[in-house]
Amino acid sequence: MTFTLPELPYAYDALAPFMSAETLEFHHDKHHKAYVDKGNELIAGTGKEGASLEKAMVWAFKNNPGLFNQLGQHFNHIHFWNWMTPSGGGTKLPGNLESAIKSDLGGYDEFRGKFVQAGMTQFGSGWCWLALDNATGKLEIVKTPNGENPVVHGKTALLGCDVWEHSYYIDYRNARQKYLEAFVDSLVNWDYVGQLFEKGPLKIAA
Ligand code: MN3
Repeated sequence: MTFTLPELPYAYDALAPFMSAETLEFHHDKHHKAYVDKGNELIAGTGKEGASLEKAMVWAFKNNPGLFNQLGQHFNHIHFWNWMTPSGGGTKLPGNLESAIKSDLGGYDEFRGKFVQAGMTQFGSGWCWLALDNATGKLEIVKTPNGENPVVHGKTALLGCDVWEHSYYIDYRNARQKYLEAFVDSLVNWDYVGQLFEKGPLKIAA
């Protein structure tokens, strides 16, 4: 087996009431597992079986859309679990990241507004992101459809929120904005985002 489903970095009920154990059980145990299983099935015979996830994902984006859907979502969800933490969210950002958000996006309030807006305006399934443009070194807010992510567009994913209905429908029904606001205000693991920021542009291993 090439790819494996990581354990959640916290208990299933640790993010309640902002994200329930029922949501995490379905989202991690069923949806993420399906991306891993299908990805392993579809990568067989492509010659990419031994490649890093990131390398195989970027290759598949251009060459094998069916495989890309699975690998993109595997990458996105590995980070998504780590982008949340109990008692997270809010304005306690690591200093360097906070400074960059201020200079590139106008400040925390502007970040929050643009991030939620990107999630609200992603029509259908997809993700909204705080990304680092590898070429300019600037932070930006972007959105992507389905399993796409900033990495396949030459950017580094610093923070992403899953706006597929499977991520919020049990807890928020159709209120996507309430879910996005709860994610930013009460769930974001700013320490993890700060670690990714300090690493700089994503280096893709062979
Ligand atoms: Mn998902």
